[in-house]
This record gives sequence, structure tokens and C-alpha cells, in this order.
Amino acid sequence: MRSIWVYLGLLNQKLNFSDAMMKDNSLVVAKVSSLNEGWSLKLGLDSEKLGKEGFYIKTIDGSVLVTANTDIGLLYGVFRLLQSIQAGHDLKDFQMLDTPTVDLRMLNHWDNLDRTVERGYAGFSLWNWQKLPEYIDQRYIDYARANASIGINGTSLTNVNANALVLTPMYLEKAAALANVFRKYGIKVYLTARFSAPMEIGGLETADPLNADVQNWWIQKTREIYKWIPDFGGFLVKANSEGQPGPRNYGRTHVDGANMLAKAVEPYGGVVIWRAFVYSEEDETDRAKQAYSEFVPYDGKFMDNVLVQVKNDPIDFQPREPFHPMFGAMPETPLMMEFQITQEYLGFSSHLVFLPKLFEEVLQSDTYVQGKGSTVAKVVDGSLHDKSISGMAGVSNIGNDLNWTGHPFAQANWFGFGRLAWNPEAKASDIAEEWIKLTYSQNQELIDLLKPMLLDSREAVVNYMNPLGLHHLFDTGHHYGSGPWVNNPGRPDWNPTYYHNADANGIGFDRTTTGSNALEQYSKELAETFGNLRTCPEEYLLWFHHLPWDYTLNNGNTLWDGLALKYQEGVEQVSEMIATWENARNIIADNQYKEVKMLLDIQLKEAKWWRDASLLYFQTFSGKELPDGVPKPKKDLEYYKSLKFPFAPGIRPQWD
Ligand code: GCW
Repeated sequence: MRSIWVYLGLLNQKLNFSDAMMKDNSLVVAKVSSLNEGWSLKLGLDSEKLGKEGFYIKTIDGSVLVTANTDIGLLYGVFRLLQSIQAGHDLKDFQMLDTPTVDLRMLNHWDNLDRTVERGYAGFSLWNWQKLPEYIDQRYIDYARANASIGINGTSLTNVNANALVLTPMYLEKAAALANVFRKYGIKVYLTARFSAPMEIGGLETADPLNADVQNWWIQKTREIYKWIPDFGGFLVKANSEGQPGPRNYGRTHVDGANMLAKAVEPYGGVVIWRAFVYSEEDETDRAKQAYSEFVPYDGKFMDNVLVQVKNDPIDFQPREPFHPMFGAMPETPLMMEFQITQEYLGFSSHLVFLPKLFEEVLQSDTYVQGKGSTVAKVVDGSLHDKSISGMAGVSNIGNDLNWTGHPFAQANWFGFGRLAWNPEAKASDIAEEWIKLTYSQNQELIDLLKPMLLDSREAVVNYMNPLGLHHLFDTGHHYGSGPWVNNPGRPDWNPTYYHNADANGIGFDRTTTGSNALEQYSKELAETFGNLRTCPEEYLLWFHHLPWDYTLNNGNTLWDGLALKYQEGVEQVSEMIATWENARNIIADNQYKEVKMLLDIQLKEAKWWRDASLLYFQTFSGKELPDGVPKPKKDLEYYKSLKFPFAPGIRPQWD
């Protein structure tokens, strides 16, 4: 580039085509409204297509123009141009028009006010509440830039297991300081609202959403928040879930609770994001069914500025589950996708797992609610049911670790989430390739090595942790490592034994008509496919069916042998990742090599732990020998059961 013109239209005149350009090799960054008529011929652009956040990049006569309707559109365009250059795109005839198809593209931090992070594996919270509001850590700015560079436009600062104190003036002032930093990057701040806040910090005797004093308290509180943060995004709420207070404590409904808050934020253009992750210990029915049963009857009852946020899967962010049946089942309600970027159930920050593969699988799942092609992506972007607002949230994997995410490759999951939130139709393989180019290099040999490694890594973790549709076999509380034997009294639905149901006859959760019939929550086509053993994809087999140990799998193996071989396959896949990484050694920097090599070694060790502990335990039911190709475990079951991890990261103290 010879010269760079950044013309934001601040002067009261239009940018003349001949003035600005196109004197070879310039970069012009200018809003559409500031381009004079001379441009239209050259551009042939219908600026309406760009909307509020889209951009258009075009090479004209050897110079490059980035244009958009808004400042944030320009910023997104410039970031994309830089990324395109970095990824080696030829700018000679470059042309790109892009707009997001999802409105709210958010990170959800599960950060506590004491800076611990629930399910955080990358150090402590970035938010240094003690030094805020005066001290603005450079990392807040870097965080905002990184997020803007992938199109994230919202961040919820605090844990959904909320502390009401964040709504007090002392913390609002601090949150406002963060909002001031983020605003320049198009990012709005959201706060988690503890439902009982009117009692805890407001001195009221109830938090009943139908009580006038309570309603008024929230109205006043919201007014106060908007004084601090004029562009406050709204509230994110976890209510009546895992011990959190909510409207049901008062015999009221989720609609009563959500709409009370929605009324308070409505005058300011705010939204309420109400989580559907609910299941009750008193409810005897299959946990997988409870959110659907509780929410679907309320379709159409929520105010227009309420989004119901649904986890991608019915149980809980597992390595693999079928998509959540609520997607597609609430045509009158905007359903916001909740993915988990932090790897609570996928190896914390020691395992290399490329999550866009998981996200893509969910988004491309067909709900069939309006015939073939009714994908989850179309539910989430609002196009299937013509929604006026749409959203996608990712539970953040960011902490104050030097590299932000603990594992260098976990950055790919943050990046990939951003790409998919911008465009849920994006392809995991394109995201992988782009990330490698932006992070490591354009070297084709390296791309050929790393891309398949990334794309296969998700299947590897499924294989060595929870193959064939098994789920939630994690040791309780911290969720670190294998614990299929865990069967604590207390909440059955927190116990692995509840999910695998292994006994002498077989293994798996019967969710067909002979069992919990969770199948009925899916469309007829899917209920038939999943319910029929001949058509149920084997990756979901034991999620839907309880089957005998000698059941014959598609490849002719018995279930027992097939299960054992899947665990083994997962371990071998990690060994292959290590071999791939060795081959990349000469192409990348030594420190980059070493860091990931050490992590891959941990991953291999833990993959073997998962295989051995799980198989030894299941063997006590199957009574069968391990098939050829699966090595005999070096330790016995008692050893694995004896492992305790009182200081595993990311846990909430009260969960132990
Ligand atoms: O998966 C579970 C986690 C909890 C989390 C909860 C939720 C924030 O183990 O730590 O709480 O989900 O999503 O609300």
C-alpha cells in the first residue's frame, strides 16, 4: 500500500472518487454515506445489503476500498481485510461482501467476583474488579479487539450462578468502565441477574415477579444500570436451575420471571436472555426431557425482547449428544444457541479438541420441523420461523493465562465460535484452514498436517471418553476424568450410573417408547430414525437405546468388543496427533512445538486413563475379555476409583 485513507465521513463533505483514489495502491476506508456519486458506478453496490454490521471490500484500479454503513461495519471490514492478507489472499481482484446472519453474538463468562472462573481452565478471570474502575488493564482492550476481529458483539461479564452484588453501585461503576472500553469495538456488556437480588441487595422480603414492589425494584435498578451503561445489552438469567432462585420459588412461571425483567429493559432497547437449562431433582422423568417439557408450552408467551437460551444438547455440553429438541419446537420464541467453548467435558485446557466440528454438527442437524432442510442453523439465525431477533452464545474459555485460553489450540475454538456466530453455515474445515494460516503460517505442508489433525480431534475425544452415544461418565463435581462408577446418594441426575445404566444385561439409556420416550420430543422423522436400531446412527446408539453386550454393531462386532475398540481408537488417534505434531516440528517455532507437545503428552496419558478406567468398570458387568488390539490395563479398577482431585480447576466450592 502506498497510502492509507481512512475517511469516516466526519467532515461535512463527501469523498470524491478522483481525490481519494484511485492513485494506485491506496487503502480507502469510508462509510457508504461519505462516498460521492462517482463511486456508485465503480461499486455497483446496493448498500442496503450491508445492513448495520456488514461490509464490502473491493479492489478498484489497484487500490482497495473498505466500505460499510456504520463505523462497526468498517471495523469488521478492516479486520477481515487484514485477515485475508494474512491468509495469503491475492488482493488483485479482491471482492468480499459479508454481513452477519445472527444478531447477538456473545461470550458468556462464568467469572465470579473473586476472579475464580466456574469451569475455567485458563487461569483467573480477566476482570480485575479490585482495581476497576480506575485501572484499565491493556488486556481489556486486547480482549475487545480480538473479539471484534471475529465479530463478537456482546459479552456477559459474570457467572450465570450469579452474585447479586454485581448489581450494586460499586460494581456497576466497574462494569461501566469495562463497557467504555468495549463500546469502541462494538461490544455491549450484559450482566447476570440473580433472581433474588431484590431481597439480597434491595431489602425486600420477596422476589416474587408478580409483586409490585419487586417489579418496581427491577425497574429502578435497570434505570440505574442504564445511567452507568447507556448501551447496556440486558440481563442473562439462570433461574430455578441447580439451586438458583427463580420465579418457581413463588409458584410463578418462567414467563412471569422473564417478562418482568423484559418490561424493565424494554424502554432502553435491552433484552432478557433466559436460560432453558433447567432440570429438577424432584422431577422423576428423564433429565433430557425436562427443559423441553417446561418451556415448550410457553411458546408465544414471552415478550418480544426475550430470548430463550438453549444449550446445544439436552443433557449438558457433552463430547457428543444429539441436538436439543427445543430447537425447532418453539416457532414463536427466539431461541438463542448456547455452546460451551470452555472444555468442561472435553479435557479442560490440556486436550487439543477443535470444537467447530462439534458446533457444525449441531448447527447442520436437521430438525425436520418444517420438512427436510429445517436445520438448527436456520432455527438459530431466525430464518426458519422468521424471527426478528436471533443470537448465539459461547461459554468463554478465556482467562488471564499468558496465551488467554490455556491451550494454544483452544484459541481456535474462540475464533471458530466467532466465525459460526457470524455465519452459522460456515464450514469447520474452512475455519480450521483459516485459523492455521492466521496463527501459524501459510505453509502448505503445515496446513496439510494440521488441518486433518484439527478436524479429527473432536472424534478422538468422543472415542476415548464417551463412545457410541455414552454420555456424562465424568467424575462428579470437577468433571475431571473418568468416573462411570460414581453413584453418590443425593442427586441421581448428577451420577454417571444414571446415564449409562450398565448391568449384566447391557448398557445405555433407553429413551425409546419402552423407556423414557425422550424420542417423542423430536419430529416424527427423527423419532423414527433414532428409535429404530437399524437406522439410529451409531454415534447416538447408547444415548437412545439400552442394548445387550452381545448386540451386533454395523461392522459385525459385538457391542462389548466395539465399545472397547472405540476407546482404543481414541487413544490411537491421540498418538497420531503426536506423530503429526512431530512432523510439523521443523516448520514451526521451537517454543510453539514444545508447548503443544507437552500438552499432547498429557492428552495421551489421560486418553489411556479414560480407556482403562472405563473398560475395567464396564467389564465388571459384561464379564467379557478385552478384544484383540486393546491392551490390558496396567492398573486395576480400585486404583482408578481411588483417584481424587480436590483441587481440580474450575469447580465451585459448594459442588464438592
Ligand atoms: O454443566 C453445568 C456445569 C455448571 C454450570 C451449569 C450451567 C454455571 O457443570 O458449572 O453452571 O452447567 O450451565 O448452568
